[in-house]
This record gives sequence, structure tokens and C-alpha cells, in this order.
Amino acid sequence: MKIRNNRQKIVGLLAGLGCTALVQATEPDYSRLTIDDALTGAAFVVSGNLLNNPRPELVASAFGPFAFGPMGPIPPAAGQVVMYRNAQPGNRPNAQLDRWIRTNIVSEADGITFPNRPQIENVDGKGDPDVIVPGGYFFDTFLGNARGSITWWESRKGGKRWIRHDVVTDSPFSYHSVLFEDFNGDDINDIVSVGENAGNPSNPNDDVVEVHLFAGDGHGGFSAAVTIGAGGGSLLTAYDVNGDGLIDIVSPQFFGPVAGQPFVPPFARNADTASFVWFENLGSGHFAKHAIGVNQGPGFAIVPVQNLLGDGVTRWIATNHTNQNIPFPPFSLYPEPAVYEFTPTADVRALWSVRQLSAPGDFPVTGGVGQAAPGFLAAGELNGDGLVDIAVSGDGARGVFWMEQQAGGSFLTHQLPDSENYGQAGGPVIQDLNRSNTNEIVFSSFDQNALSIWKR
Ligand SMILES: [Ca+2]
Ligand SMILES: [Ca+2]
Ligand SMILES: [Ca+2]
Ligand SMILES: [Ca+2]
Repeated sequence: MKIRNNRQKIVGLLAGLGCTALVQATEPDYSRLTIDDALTGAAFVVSGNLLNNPRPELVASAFGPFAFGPMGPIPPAAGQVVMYRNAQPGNRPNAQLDRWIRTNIVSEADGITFPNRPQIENVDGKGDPDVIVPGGYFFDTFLGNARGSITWWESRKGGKRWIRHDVVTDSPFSYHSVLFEDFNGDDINDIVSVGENAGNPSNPNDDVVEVHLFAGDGHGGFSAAVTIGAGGGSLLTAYDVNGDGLIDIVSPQFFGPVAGQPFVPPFARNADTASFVWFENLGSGHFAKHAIGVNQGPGFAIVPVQNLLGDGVTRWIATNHTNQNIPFPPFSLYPEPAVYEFTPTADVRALWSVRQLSAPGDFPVTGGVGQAAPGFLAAGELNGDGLVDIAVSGDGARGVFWMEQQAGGSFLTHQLPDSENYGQAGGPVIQDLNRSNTNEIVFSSFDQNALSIWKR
């Protein structure tokens, strides 16, 4: 507090001298605005332009309320997907951010178990953008269930009505994200997702993880899944990694052989035991898997950032998902929770160069097995100095964080204010939601059943 007071005094002096740019750069004054405090089991949040209006909407998914039985938590049978529209019409600068109008895209009555990361796409190629909803719970088959799904929800009447279309339901696989691109070379967009069936939570050897392609017909219909690869993980990115005009698939790996990574000598680690991989699109629905990094433990997220360091190079920011509290292998042998940067090398099929961006101890996990850090992340300008920064969910490290890029390309991790216990957070969205010329940061929190915006 003392340091903060001194800093404020200096900030005040500098402001008096007209050094506002420097002031903004060193002390972005974020405050938290919670726009929904009753989003039970809040999971993922994305942004996009769903309606015929100039401002972006937010779309959040939520799992619903958990019950607790003798075997532990009981996952709810149905969750919801909610759209939030800014209540202030028009597109004047500095719009308000605290009032949003809710519309349910998916309601509990629709029976979607664990709606995961929504994807906004014009699936049928007409009218307004639609929403694809991958669903399912990793360990559901162990409970005797097959409730994985991919559905898409057709926007009607300017987003007032949402018509359900099923791609797959009652699947033993859970789906956490989808990609909507042409993956089989017929110029018609398909859905690709990784199906994960993690079996018995205490058995790391029974995991089934496959890349599934649902071929599109261009009118909103999709064929049954064809398996196009083994492994991969929950949260995918579509990107032409090798620049040959064919869209590739970039993925972290969490379930499957990567769990045993510490027991494989480093020289023997391959794409199956890798923390992060990409599936090279060879055309006609064939893919080849390549390792990106093999030493980071179970992977959680990997996303591209154009010009991250200001040198014109697209680099990738990534998180693993580990827990320094667990004293036994394999958990105790994983690298500490960290944010990494990967840069493709001249041979993009060889391992990419890696740098750890976070410092030791930046993401201390609360809890034991089943809890890990960090979570998902995104890049954007967050403090007004022109250098690209990063926002990252602590997940099992119960807060949300921003990593300030400093001169020289190093990063300094800060916790966002008022985010104590804002755990297991989805997002972030980094976007200027209100034409204020500054980016907002949006996270949802499972622990707090909340959807919140950090603004400055
Ligand atoms: Ca296709
Ligand atoms: Ca490619
Ligand atoms: Ca910055
Ligand atoms: Ca703004």
C-alpha cells in the first residue's frame, strides 16, 4: 500500500508535468465491473459481432450448478449459452459498459451437458452469424454417460430466436472447441474438433483422444465424424503454419501420452508426448502431426500473436497446466505453471524455439490433484505504451493476470485488481468494447459464477 501511495504521488506529479503517456504506461488503472453475478458454472467467454449493430456482443457458456455426492462433484446435465448485448444503442465513443441485455442462445431445457467454448461463424452462409457449441465433460464416460455433443444455433430475427441443429449428440467424446474452415479440400467449410474421452480420472492410460472432421455440405449439414489424427487437445487454433494455402490445426495436448512426458528421455519425446503440436494439412483430408514443444508438461493453450515483439514476426503464446503442490509423479516432475513463447524455426516441422515469459512463482496453484495453472490467454495492448501485452487466466491460481511487455521483450506479471478468488476463469477477451480507444479485458469465473470486465 505504501509503495502504491508513493507511486500515486509520482503519477500525480508526472500528470502535472503533462507526461500522461508515461503515466498510463506504468500504471494502467483497471477496475472490475461485473456484468453478471449469477452465471452459474461460468465456463467460456468469446466476443463477436452477432447482431446487425456496430458494437460487439459477448457470448458466454456456463455449466450450471454442481451437486455433491459420495463420489465427489456431480456434473450438471445441462448448461446454457448466453449472449450479452450492450444496452446503449448506436456507436458513440465511450459507451457505458455496465448494462448488457441477456438473450439465451442455449437454455437448460435444451439439455446440452457442459457447453464449452462457443464459436461464432456463419454456418449456413445466410443471414446473421450463428453459434457453434461444442459440449461434453472429460470424465463423463466414467460416470456411465455419453453426453458429448456439437450443435450449431442458427440466428433468426436478428438474434432474437436461435434454431438448434445437431452435428453430433450422445457421444462418449467431449468436445471443447471447434474450427470452421475447409479441411478436406472441397472449398466447403467443415467442422474440426478434438474428441476427448478421459476415462477413469485416476488412470492416465485409458484416455482416448482423436481429431474429428465433420465434413460440411455448405448448407449447415455435416457428415458423421471421420478421425483424421490421434491426440491433440481441447482448445484448437486454425492457422496456415507452413504458408502453403492449406489451413493447419494447432493444438495443446493435455490428456493422453503427454501425461507420461517426464518418463520419456528428452531425445525420445515425439509428437505424441509433446506439450504442443500442429497437424499439417496435406490436402484431401490427410494430416501429419508435428511436435512444437516437448518439455512443457501437459499443455493448455497455444495461440498466434502477430508482431508480438514489434519485429513483424508472428509468435505463439502458450500455457502449460501444472500444479507445484503435488508431491508425487508424474505431477511433481512437470515444469512449474508457466506462460511460454514459441517461434517457428526455418524448418517449421522441427521443434520451435521456446522462451518462458513468466517468472517462477507467478501462478501459485491452490489445491491438489485436479487443480492446475495457468489457463487460457490472449494478447493485446493493455497499458497504452504501444507494446503488446498478454492477459491470462490463473485458473487453479485463483486470480486473473496481465503480463506487461517491457522494453527488450521481457514480460512482467501483474494480478488484475479485485480478482482474488476469481478462479477457474474463462476468456480472456481483449477488445475495445465501447470505442473508448482502450481495450477492455473480459473473463468469466467458474469459482464466482461471474462475468466481469476489467476497464480503464
Ligand atoms: Ca470441406
Ligand atoms: Ca498449411
Ligand atoms: Ca503494452
Ligand atoms: Ca474500451
